[in-house]
Amino acid sequence: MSAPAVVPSACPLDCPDNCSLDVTVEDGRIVRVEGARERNELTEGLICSKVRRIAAHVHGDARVAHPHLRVGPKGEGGFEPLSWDDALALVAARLVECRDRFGGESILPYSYGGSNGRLTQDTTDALLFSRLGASRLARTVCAIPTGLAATAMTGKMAGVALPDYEHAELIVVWGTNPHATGIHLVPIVERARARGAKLVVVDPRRTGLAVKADLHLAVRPGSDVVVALAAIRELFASRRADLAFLAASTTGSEELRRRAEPWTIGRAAEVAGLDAGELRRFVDLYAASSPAVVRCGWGVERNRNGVSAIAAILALPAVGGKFRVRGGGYTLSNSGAWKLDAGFGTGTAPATREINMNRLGEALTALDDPPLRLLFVYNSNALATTPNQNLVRRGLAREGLFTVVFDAVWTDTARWADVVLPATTFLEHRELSRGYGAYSLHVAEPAIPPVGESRGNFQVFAELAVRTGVATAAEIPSEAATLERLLDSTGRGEALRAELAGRGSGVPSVGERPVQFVDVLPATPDRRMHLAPPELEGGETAPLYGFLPEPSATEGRLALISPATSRTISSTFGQLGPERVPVELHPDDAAARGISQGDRVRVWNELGEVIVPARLTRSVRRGVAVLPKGLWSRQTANGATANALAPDTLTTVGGGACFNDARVEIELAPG
Ligand SMILES: Nc1nc2c(c(=O)[nH]1)N[C@H]1C(S)=C(S)[C@@H](COP(=O)(O)OP(=O)(O)OC[C@H]3O[C@@H](n4cnc5c(=O)[nH]c(N)nc54)[C@H](O)[C@@H]3O)O[C@H]1N2
Ligand SMILES: Nc1nc2c(c(=O)[nH]1)N[C@H]1C(S)=C(S)[C@@H](COP(=O)(O)OP(=O)(O)OC[C@H]3O[C@@H](n4cnc5c(=O)[nH]c(N)nc54)[C@H](O)[C@@H]3O)O[C@H]1N2
Ligand SMILES: [Mo]
Repeated sequence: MSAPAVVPSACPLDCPDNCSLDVTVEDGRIVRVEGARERNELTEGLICSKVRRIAAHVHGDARVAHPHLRVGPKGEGGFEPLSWDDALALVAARLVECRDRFGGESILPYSYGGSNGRLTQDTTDALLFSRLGASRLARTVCAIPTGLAATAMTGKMAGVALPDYEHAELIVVWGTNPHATGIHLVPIVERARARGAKLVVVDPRRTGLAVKADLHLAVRPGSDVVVALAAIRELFASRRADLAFLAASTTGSEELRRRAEPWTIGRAAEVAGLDAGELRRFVDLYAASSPAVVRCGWGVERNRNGVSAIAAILALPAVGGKFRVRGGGYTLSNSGAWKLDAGFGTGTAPATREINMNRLGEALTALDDPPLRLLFVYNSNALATTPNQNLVRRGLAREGLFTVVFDAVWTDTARWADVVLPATTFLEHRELSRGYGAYSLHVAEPAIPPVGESRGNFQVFAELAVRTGVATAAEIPSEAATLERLLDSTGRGEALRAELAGRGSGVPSVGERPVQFVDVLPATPDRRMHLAPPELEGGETAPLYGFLPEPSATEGRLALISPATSRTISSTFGQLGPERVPVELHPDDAAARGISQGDRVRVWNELGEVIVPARLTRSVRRGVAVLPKGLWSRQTANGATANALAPDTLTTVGGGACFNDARVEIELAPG
């Protein structure tokens, strides 16, 4: 028995906040995780309930403790443990065999956020797969519309720091639900409100903040672009646009104005399902308030109009003249604040074919020349999180496909693997992480030794690179050296190292509070904000700021959105969630379908069906149904989740995901 020790750590999981943690460890086990009071002005002792309970994830029944080999039929869950040596030998042999017989492109590495740390992604994994000449994965499941718009318009200019929202007179929370997805904004908004700030929420659901808002615009999913354009048009038309700012600091304002012209308040309100009066109130409030800040989230982007919607929302503060004051402007992702590069880029390797991850199902079932023979899933629970789930499942079931899943828990995807490799969690390996809401950068040492035989990504991919013969052990930088490279790549290596040294194995948190257009300018070549950048044009069918209406074929159906909940991060921790999760819909939509509270219903479209209880609630606007993101198959009656209904259609620019373009019918389930 050893006395409990409190170890400093940081949460690298896919969330804007990047909390500083105090982890209590006893006998090599996590006994408690709390938010650190010091080291981080955002965390301030507050962390989410999921990570507070992470011991159940790290030490729970769903943990993969050893490498496993499939013994029964695919997908039926028959696995036997095998040694790491045998597992690595087998996987390396399959990788080499695929490359030699079918070409490297028959291999597809599939990964997304995972722990979202920087040592566990784009390091030795990139080395292995690029040297094998594997197909490349376009990581499009998230943040493509937001990233493209922010890059083309501002070169990813740093956003308003969340603590600076306390200075705002008006806060607009647009398509994000901080109560679930970034909790530290909630007390900040509350403090600003206590000081008299107004709050507007734009969301099809009455979220925790919408309940308290001065104005809640419950837009139809996918219609934000016309709402923002109507506001822009009105600002110009009523001479409340900041023409001096537009002339001095932007390009493209005339083109933007021209494209906004058709969107009168009345017409936009009709398309977005709003009352024209409330839309006008929003514009008046926005025009009259300064500092005014828009917290733009990712709920806006997950549909066919995502790119134009994000662009129009980012243009709003430029037209309204809201920059240049503390607490005024916008926040989107602040991921651009840290330029991090571990230096494992493909270098001179010839570019291989690229596969859009939103089309995984199609890639596994229909791709030719060569067909995919080996799928290596890590840092992702693909079957739970990728659209067109039934096609993905069909792909995973394909004989002739060899699937490796490298994860810390027995995910839905792992059940379809041929080989499962046990991964460490971020509490068991060294990690470097950065916030994308918070301006933080953390280095955290392992809090506990690896659980079971689990190993970290860095080590496993390095070993596979050696075993496949694509690299020698001597030429692969160590994990420690890679960490140094990452720190140096920020351009602030010395300062960061000094800060780290002062804190032992601690966690530096670098606070920054830039005022947009004062402390930071767009990182575009002319340092101006580009309001109509050609990079965002989607051709004749999808011009920038063009609104793509609902396809007429799905008229009358409900728009199924699948936002994040406070129980999971994407699908991470889904094994700990409740057995049954309801679909939420408005009582009027339920009544029209003869559905009562708690009824077992079938949510369906051409792609699939999900059988769940119905929950009737006025917190969802009419015409919309909600099934959360990140469910596992165990959480519905038929094992399918929202992604069984989500189309694998793409945004015209960038190939981004359109989860919230799912259109469904709901009826009483038979039986
Ligand atoms: N607890 C928790 N935290 C998370 C995550 C998680 O899964 N769980 N995920 C992390 C990740 S990967 C991401 S990308 C972020 C995402 O975090 P958010 O930006 O909050 O994104 P979502 O949860 O997808 O959706 C946010 C809100 O958008 C609304 N919405 C849906 N469609 C539309 C629309 O067309 N227009 C408008 N205006 N609103 C719409 C939804 O009702 C929802 O309330 O959160 C991160 N943080
Ligand atoms: N219907 C619907 N689907 C969605 C969304 C939606 O809005 N609606 N949102 C999408 C969004 S925003 C995102 S970002 C994606 C995220 O989709 P995914 O990237 O699949 O995210 P997770 O489901 O959290 O899966 C991450 C997995 O990585 C594992 N992992 C964590 N750390 C490590 C590590 O160090 N090594 C290894 N080998 N594994 C590790 C975790 O245990 C977990 O199983 O989901 C998307 N899916
Ligand atoms: Mo995401």
